[in-house]
Amino acid sequence: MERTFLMIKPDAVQRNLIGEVVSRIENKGLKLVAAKLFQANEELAKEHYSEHVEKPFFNGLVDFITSGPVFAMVVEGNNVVEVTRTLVGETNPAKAAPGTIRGDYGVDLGRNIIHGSDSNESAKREIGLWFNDAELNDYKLNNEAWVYEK
Ligand code: IDP
Repeated sequence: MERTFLMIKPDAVQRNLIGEVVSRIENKGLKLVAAKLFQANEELAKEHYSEHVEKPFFNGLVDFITSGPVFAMVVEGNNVVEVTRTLVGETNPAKAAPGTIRGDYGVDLGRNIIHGSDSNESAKREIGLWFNDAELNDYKLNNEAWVYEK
């Protein structure tokens, strides 16, 4: 089983979409390992998005992410990075397919509802930035045999 980092962004928190988004993750069959409503400071936001530091949208992105609480999560499952990236949809909500989180709830690139790690490597890095070990829950869901063949 792998883990990934998902974050419901401040736009979706303000629009009361936490429940809708978490429901999709649960309904998919994935397991929540950690979750918290949390307002990031500038340092954390800059570190999280450090790969975009040279981009023209970087400062706006950091302002947006720190503008209010986010709902940060660690989610576990087989092949969970790919599964959740598919669930999340394309970066630009205008192009994201209906049925995806961004496709169903967003319009604008700078208000795209949710973040999901794009590789196992970034997942590890991001989980370590947002959570400490004591916040990660190790437990078994008793429906696993009904979600995974193996
Ligand atoms: P991802 O979130 O789908 O992995 P990335 O390309 O890593 O997409 O971009 C990170 C975040 O930066 C996006 O989710 C979006 O919030 C923001 N972003 C990316 N490109 C732009 C842009 O051109 N204008 C404004 N915000 C952008």
